[in-house]
Amino acid sequence: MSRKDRLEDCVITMKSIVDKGSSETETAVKIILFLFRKIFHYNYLCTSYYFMDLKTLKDTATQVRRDIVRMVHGCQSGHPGGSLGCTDFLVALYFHTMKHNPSFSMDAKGEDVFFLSNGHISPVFYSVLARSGYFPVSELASFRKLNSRLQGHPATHEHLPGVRIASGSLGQGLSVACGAATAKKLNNDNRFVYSLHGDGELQEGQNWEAIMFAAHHKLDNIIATIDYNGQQIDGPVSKVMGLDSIKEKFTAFGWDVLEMDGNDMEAVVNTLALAQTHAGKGKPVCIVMKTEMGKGVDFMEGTHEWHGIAPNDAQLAQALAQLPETLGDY
Ligand SMILES: Cc1ncc(C[n+]2csc(CCOP(=O)(O)OP(=O)(O)O)c2C)c(N)n1
Ligand SMILES: [Mg+2]
Repeated sequence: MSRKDRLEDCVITMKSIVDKGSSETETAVKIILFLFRKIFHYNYLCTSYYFMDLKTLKDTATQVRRDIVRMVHGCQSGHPGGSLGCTDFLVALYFHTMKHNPSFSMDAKGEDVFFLSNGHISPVFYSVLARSGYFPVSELASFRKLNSRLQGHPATHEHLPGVRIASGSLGQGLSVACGAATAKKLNNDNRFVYSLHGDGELQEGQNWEAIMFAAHHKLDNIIATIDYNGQQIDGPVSKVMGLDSIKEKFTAFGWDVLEMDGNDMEAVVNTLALAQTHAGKGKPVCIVMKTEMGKGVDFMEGTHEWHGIAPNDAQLAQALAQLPETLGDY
């Protein structure tokens, strides 16, 4: 990201802080904290915003949800449902848990890496990457447009910083995570490999080969999360091809399994921290993450209908009324 882009991003955020109409002292404190984060974040390879409190993480998630519905509305296509459901997880991961560097390098030596396997939820991924400093927030406006780096499904040939795999075709992310985890072990790099997968995506057979591989090779540096929203493109997962207990299946395959409410920021932060303590003990770690598809926009919640359609103008207004601007719109 160029210095000019960073400056523009800072201006957008500071304008939003000032516009909030808080007291002068409160506004000054927020600006100082914001600048501190920016400087700290851009200059050091760090556990990015490890000092971010829960309120700031929740505010960030609200802004990311705004970004998601605006992006999908802007091009009248895309996947808001899963994106909204996984927002808290991705915000916690990028703004709290992972040690990562927005001055992106494909190798990620000494860094944590994340692979989005359910690539259709690209709106949340792109928003979190932009808001972490990988590329300008203003670029979110180009989502799914011709010649944009932000294609509907992430792809490496677009050279978008932060994207390490193409993931439109479901079922492949865990295999890549196994490769990266093996490479990290061979290189004595003790950072983690995180991945995210849909529950419907688990119907793809390649996953189960990777699940066996990871356990057999004791890839205990993998923390794979399943977005257990119970929905997929055609309806409830239980009706399309049920999974029964994901926990029991992964346990039977030799994984260590944790469960969490993926729409409770505190639970997400704490469970990710717990997962790190489970790692390194000879078993890969799976987090079964219960989420609500469409979380944060009432008329999108609890149904597969919003898996992959865009809101119209009136629906956008209705959605945005439920998601206050917290960091500044792009
Ligand atoms: C290999 C492959 N098969 C089918 C699809 C079409 N497809 C896109 S999203 C989706 C549903 C996936 O369900 P889930 O992983 O639960 O995602 P959610 O609907 O919860 O976001 C399907 C079948 C695809 N992208 N790739
Ligand atoms: Mg699902």
